[in-house]
Amino acid sequence: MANVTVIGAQWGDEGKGKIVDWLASRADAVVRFQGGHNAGHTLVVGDKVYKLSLLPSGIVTGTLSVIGNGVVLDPWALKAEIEKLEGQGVTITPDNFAIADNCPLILPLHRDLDGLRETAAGAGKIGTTGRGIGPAYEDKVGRRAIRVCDLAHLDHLEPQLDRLCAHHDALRAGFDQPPVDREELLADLREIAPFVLQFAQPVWKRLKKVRKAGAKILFEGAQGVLLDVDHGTYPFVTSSNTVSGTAAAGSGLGPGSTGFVLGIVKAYTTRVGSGPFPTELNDDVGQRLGERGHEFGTVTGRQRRCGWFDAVLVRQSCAISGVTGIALTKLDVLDGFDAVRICTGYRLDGKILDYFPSHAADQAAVEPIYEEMEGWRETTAGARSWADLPAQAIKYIQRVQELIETPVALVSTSPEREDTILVR
Ligand code: 2SA
Ligand code: MG
Repeated sequence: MANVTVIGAQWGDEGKGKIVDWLASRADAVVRFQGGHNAGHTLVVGDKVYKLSLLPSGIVTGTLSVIGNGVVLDPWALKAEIEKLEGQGVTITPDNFAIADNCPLILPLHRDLDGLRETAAGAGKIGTTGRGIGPAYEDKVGRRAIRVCDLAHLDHLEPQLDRLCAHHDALRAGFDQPPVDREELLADLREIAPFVLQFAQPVWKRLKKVRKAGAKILFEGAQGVLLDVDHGTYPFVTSSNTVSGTAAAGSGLGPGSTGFVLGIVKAYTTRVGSGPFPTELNDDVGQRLGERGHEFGTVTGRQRRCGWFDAVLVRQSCAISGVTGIALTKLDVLDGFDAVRICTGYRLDGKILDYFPSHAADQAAVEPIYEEMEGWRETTAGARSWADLPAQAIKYIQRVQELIETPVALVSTSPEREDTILVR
């Protein structure tokens, strides 16, 4: 195995956690390169279930796990997650865990602002996870973030706090909120600093060493390409680039380091939060997909919207993200349907489109064109080889592959690590 970059090719929740865990057991380092504790990766190992939102999945297997500079880090969420995992018997030390010292922090004021804006937006809200992700990225790009390395220099934080608070106090005033309590913020940072700093370092250096030794690095994406701040369903997106290229920029390695780009693709489509979703089903079928697929957010418990597989979207995601091959997940959720549908194009203003347009109004207006296929009665859950799959399920996989113009490399047939079919 060369380096592998795993990304979601839909709106997140494609089942990346399981695939990443499966690959992590074969990797020498696992790196998170974007997002923050808005991710939700569920790992099932034997009878144990681990729910991760910020830590790289390698942490569970004891593989070197790295939080890259592209991540926004909430130090209190970090501490809580580490303590929870330690309670489940996982060992986390500076030997197996590192945080980029140039990583920007998510502060309580970011979470406040995320919540205030969403509440004020009413029906027009983005449907964020409420973790402060967007405001933290804004401050990073606005050059007023407090970063991990600042935790070692808290006695000299005043000029930065001036800039940060000038910005936030004005915003808060617009929501009738008191200014930031600087003393409290500084005290909180002082308290958490030693915990974070024990793991902080220039991770590009550590990863460079890993690479030099010829070891395999696994880059673990969060969310999905359709939530990418540039390529997704803007403005109903997250605030980071979720495409594969971010693996390099978000960890301090060159573009050649991403290796095999594995796109994780669910056999149907889900989305959590607001925004366009052409194949959404507000009927019994949608309900059935949600129930059978346990479609609730790992982090927030929110119910996910469900619909048929959209080959147009996935083809676009694979192209934009340079996907080498896909892992198809949750095929068993489609077991037992008389017929299954795949979206192969859109109708918009009397024209046929073979791509997803950029404008939000067009994205909301496109009507899916479906192709219908015969379903399968037999269960595919737990299948471990091609021969275990019913003929119609194989036909479905082959049709998906053809339409998205990207090879299927893996098929995952249950949350269990070993229930995986290697296609090539
Ligand atoms: P944010 O909080 O600013 O990143 O939200 C912006 C949009 O991005 C979506 N988003 C997600 N969608 C699916 N899964 C996500 N992670 C968790 C999970 C979510 C959960 O994997 O289970 O527990 O609910 C995730 N993170 C962000 C979000 O819904 C907004 O549409
Ligand atoms: Mg998830």
